[in-house]
Amino acid sequence: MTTRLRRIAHLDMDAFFASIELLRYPQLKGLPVVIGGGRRKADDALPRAQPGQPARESRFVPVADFPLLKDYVGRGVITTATYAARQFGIGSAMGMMRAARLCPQAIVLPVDFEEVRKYSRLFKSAITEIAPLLEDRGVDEVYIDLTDVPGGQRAGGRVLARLIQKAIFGATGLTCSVGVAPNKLLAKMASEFNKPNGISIVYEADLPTHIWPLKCRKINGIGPKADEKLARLGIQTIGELAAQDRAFLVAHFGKSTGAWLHEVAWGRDERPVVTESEPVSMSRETTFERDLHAVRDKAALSAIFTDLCNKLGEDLSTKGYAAKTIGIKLRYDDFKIATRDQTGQTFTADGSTIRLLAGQCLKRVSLDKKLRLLGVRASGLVKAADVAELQNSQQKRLLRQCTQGLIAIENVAVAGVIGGQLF
Ligand code: DCP
Ligand code: MG
Repeated sequence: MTTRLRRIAHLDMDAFFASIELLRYPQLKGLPVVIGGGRRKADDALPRAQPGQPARESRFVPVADFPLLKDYVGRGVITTATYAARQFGIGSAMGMMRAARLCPQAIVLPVDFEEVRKYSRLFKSAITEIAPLLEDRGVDEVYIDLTDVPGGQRAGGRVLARLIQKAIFGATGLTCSVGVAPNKLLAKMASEFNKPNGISIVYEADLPTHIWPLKCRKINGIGPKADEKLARLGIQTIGELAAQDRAFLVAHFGKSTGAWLHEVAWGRDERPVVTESEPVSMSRETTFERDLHAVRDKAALSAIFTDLCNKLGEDLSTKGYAAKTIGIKLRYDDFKIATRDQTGQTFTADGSTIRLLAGQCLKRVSLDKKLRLLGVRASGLVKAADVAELQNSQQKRLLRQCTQGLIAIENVAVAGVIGGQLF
């Protein structure tokens, strides 16, 4: 019998938010379309669309009626862009005004989160019907363990990856890209190799040819700071990283990060595919129409801040979570970012408690410069239903610690007595 290879897939939807809009407006297929600028209902973007029109009518809206990027005024950023728009150099996180200079004729549409969530659920359930071991990594990406799925070993996973792509397309009309590799680390990189609508199969033996030429930044977990530090050490590619002694990396990055860098450069990653993944955090943020000053615009800022906290509380409540830690994020007019967080005594999903903790964070940041953006984040999330039990066990733990403390004090006292007797 041949041995089974570990076959882990990473699947990522293509231009997800934009592709969802193309389902609604198929007349825009092949055109440069960007998503950004707000959260309105999609049809608000169309001046001549009638409110309450049946959904199927959207495909008859003439292309000439769609708003263009060149007419956009504001400070929004691009959330995503169709591949036709990317040809012009437009991409995620780019300012809309800058994108308008690159491709003025691009059509701009707002995101419809309700549709996004619907399609996210649809594509994930199409996968689990074929391969049940699915790890949810957010709205448009998942890991799938194909190792023991019937057919999962055929052509290194390509046969099953193709089947999954077809099932997703059948259920949603959307395309995706899949990387199949010995582990999550390599699969994540591989899913980008043939975007859009592609499949890449990577084996351990492909490491020198497929992975080592890539920039270190391609490793999920190496951020801009680590990348800069690596660059200062003359390490640009994953191959150059793999060529370093583990001890050298440990000396520069510390024991755990150094060892991790060495492992990932050699394509090693044993993390399992975890089926029940809970959200780690939830956040709300807003970019202001104009920069605001903490003192001069205090009233306006305070109202926005309270509103963000209340909305975050609502998000937590509707999704059934409570948070232990509340954080804030500020972006100043020079684009520098400051974050602070504060852990509360208990778990909360209550707007005013969130406001209180977020307010404490605000006291710990500099408020001399004008602000462009304000955000509030909740982390340390637990299911609201588990809160009572957790708090109960937390109290028990506290009690236990106190008791142990007392015992420790008693021991000191006893030792003291013995000591007294000895000397
Ligand atoms: N997204 C977002 N904010 C970002 C980046 C992305 O809200 N800074 C949203 C929009 C994307 C979706 O998340 O459609 C998925 O992100 P991806 O990075 O996978 O980007 P796309 O799916 O749009 O494109 P690709 O085909 O490159 O995967
Ligand atoms: Mg994607």
